[in-house]
Amino acid sequence: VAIEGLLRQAIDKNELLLHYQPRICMRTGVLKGVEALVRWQQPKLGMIPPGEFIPVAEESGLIDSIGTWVLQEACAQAVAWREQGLGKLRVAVNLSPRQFHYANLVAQVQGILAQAGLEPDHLEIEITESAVMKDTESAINTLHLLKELGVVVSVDDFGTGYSSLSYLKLFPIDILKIDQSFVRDMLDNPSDAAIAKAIIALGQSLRLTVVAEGVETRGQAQSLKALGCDEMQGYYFSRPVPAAQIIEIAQRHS
Ligand code: G
Ligand code: G
Ligand code: MN
Ligand code: NA
Repeated sequence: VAIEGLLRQAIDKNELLLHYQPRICMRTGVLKGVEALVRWQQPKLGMIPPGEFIPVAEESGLIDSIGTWVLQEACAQAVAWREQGLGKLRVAVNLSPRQFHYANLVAQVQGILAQAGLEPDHLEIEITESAVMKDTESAINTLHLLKELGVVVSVDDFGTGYSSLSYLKLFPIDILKIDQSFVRDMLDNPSDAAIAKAIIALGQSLRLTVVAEGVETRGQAQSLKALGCDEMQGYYFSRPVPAAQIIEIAQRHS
C-alpha cells in the first residue's frame, strides 16, 4: 500500500529510468538491438527492481501511465542513438497483459512513434504467452494491427506459459524468446537442452527469429549457436546498462 502511493508520484518526480540490455547476433557478434528494462530510483528506498513494483503497478492500474512513459522514453532514446550515429538499433519494450489488451494500444503506439520520429520497425513489443491467450480474438486483432503498423512483435518467456502451439500459426509474430529457465541448465540438464533445441527448430521452420535469454556462459552461447539460435541476450554478453553505455557497446560490435 505504501509503495503504491510512492509509485503514483514516481513518474512526475522523474524517478523512473530505463536500462538497456544488448541483444547480439550469434553469427556475426553485431549488436542488433536492446531490451528496455524499467528501474525505479526511489530517493529513500534506493533502486527498486521491476519484479517488485510492476506487479503493484498492474494491480493498481498505474501500469498504464508507467507503460506509456516507458514506450515514450524508449522511442526517444532510439532516435537519440540514431542521431548519435549508431546504425539500426531496435529497442524492445515489455508490455504486461493489461497493457497489451488496452483497447487503444495500437493508436497509442502509432502516436508515440510519430511523436518521437521513430520508424515502426525500430520498435519491438515483447508480450508473454499468457497475454495472447487471455482473449485470443482481440489478441489476434491487435497483433495484425501492430504488424500493419510495421512494429516487430516477440513472445517473451517462450515455453513457460499455458498456451497452445497452434497460436503460432494464427498470430502474426516475428520473434520467439527462449525463456531463461531453459538456458540456465541446458548444459547439465538434457531436458532443458532438448526444449531449447526444439524451440530453435520450431522457430526455424516457422521462419521466426529465435532469441535466447539469460545466456551467462560461453558454453551456453556456443551450444545455442550450434543449434542455430539467431540472437542472444544475457550476462555473458552484458547486463542491462544505462543508455550511454550502449554507444560504446554498439561501436565495438558493429
Ligand atoms: O530487469 P528485471 O530482470 O529485474 O525485470 C524483471 C521483470 O520485469 C521482467 O519480467 C521484465 O519483463 C519486467 N519488466 C521490466 N521492465 C518492464 C517494463 O517496462 N514494463 C513491463 N510491463 N514489465 C517490465
Ligand atoms: O521477463 P523478461 O524476459 O523481460 O525479464 C528479463 C529479466 O532477466 C531482466 O530483469 C534481466 O535483468 C534479467 N536477465 C537478463 N539477462 C540475464 C542473465 O543472463 N541471467 C539472469 N539470471 N537474469 C538475466
Ligand atoms: Mn523481456
Ligand atoms: Na523473458
